[in-house]
Amino acid sequence: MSFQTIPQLASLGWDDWFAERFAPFEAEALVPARVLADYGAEYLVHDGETSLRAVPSRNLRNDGGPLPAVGDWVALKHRDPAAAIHAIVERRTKFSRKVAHLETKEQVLAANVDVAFIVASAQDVNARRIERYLTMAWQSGAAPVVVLTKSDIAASPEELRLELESAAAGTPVLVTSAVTGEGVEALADQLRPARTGVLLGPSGAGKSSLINRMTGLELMKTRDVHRSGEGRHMTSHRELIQLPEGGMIIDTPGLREAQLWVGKDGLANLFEDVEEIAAQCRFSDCEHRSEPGCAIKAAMAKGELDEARLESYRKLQRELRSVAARSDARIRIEERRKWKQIAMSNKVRTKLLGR
Ligand SMILES: Nc1nc2c(ncn2[C@@H]2O[C@H](COP(=O)(O)OP(=O)(O)OP(=O)(O)O)[C@@H](O)[C@H]2O)c(=O)[nH]1
Ligand SMILES: [Mg+2]
Ligand SMILES: [Zn+2]
Repeated sequence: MSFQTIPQLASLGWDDWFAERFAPFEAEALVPARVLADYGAEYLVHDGETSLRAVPSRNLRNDGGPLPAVGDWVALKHRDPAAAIHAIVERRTKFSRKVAHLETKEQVLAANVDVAFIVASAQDVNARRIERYLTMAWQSGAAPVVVLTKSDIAASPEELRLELESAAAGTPVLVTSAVTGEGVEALADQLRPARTGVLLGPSGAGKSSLINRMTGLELMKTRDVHRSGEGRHMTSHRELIQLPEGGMIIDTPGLREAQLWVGKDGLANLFEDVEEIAAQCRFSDCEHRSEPGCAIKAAMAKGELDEARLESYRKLQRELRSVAARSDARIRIEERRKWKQIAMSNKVRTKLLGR
């Protein structure tokens, strides 16, 4: 039996790549399913025929590894009342962030995303924020597309588009409105026939409204469904929605700050132009401030490089350094703990031997 041939799974994004990685679980009589929603204690998954509740098996919970995330393919055993998730199939792409302010533990926000829509509302275009989300997208492995929302209330959508295009560094830009429907087809087109997208952007940017417009249903609660109670209608969890004409999209709550889990590659990808120029500086550790033979300074003087762009490059570098410093500190603490334990067990042994 081969799962590749199950058409329902294909419409959920299943393909040869996953089938190949699923083979060992197939031998254990487990079946593949895709995680649609994460409710904390349990998950909603789809096995190609129906959606059902599932909980991680005891082994999966205890092995200290990552737990399933929305978009994951998992190996399932059917059981009443909730199926058991025995394993996570290798992820093709993943979005992750730091768990909490001081921790450097990784939390996977969404898995197996093909297209990352970086959403900015016409009311609030912030080029730096877009660059941060773009970095996150490059890191994930998904292809980014920048989406301008609420074009219906933009004074000059064309101007905004140009601004976004310069921030997006070659990434395609779509102009949309959930009110007039502008650009919504183009957005859905990116996901046909069975690709998975994710909407990323600040709270209130119009992510859920776009999904509602794409499905033609009020599936996702948006802010003005009920006017009582501030913040009540903000999206509170991540969920994968199947689109009527093919493809899937994951709604996410707006990240308070793009808490990035970035390595060097993501940075180099997005700032390729800056890095290329920097490679020509006389000193390899040039900080591009007042060093002689600085190619960055020269490019700026010639108008070939934007001051703001260099500043955001620096900002991301600073962020990367602080992430690295925090994870170093964590490793040091763990090391110390380990040595303390060893020292303690040595003491005990000495005592025992001495008796
Ligand atoms: N004029 C206009 N308003 C919009 C549009 N899209 C969304 N809005 C409004 O913007 C507000 C926020 O929309 P949501 O779709 O809830 O935003 P969100 O990005 O899902 O927000 P979170 O769930 O908090 O992350 C609501 O009041 C919407 O009615 C649009 O295309 N045009
Ligand atoms: Mg929302
Ligand atoms: Zn330099």
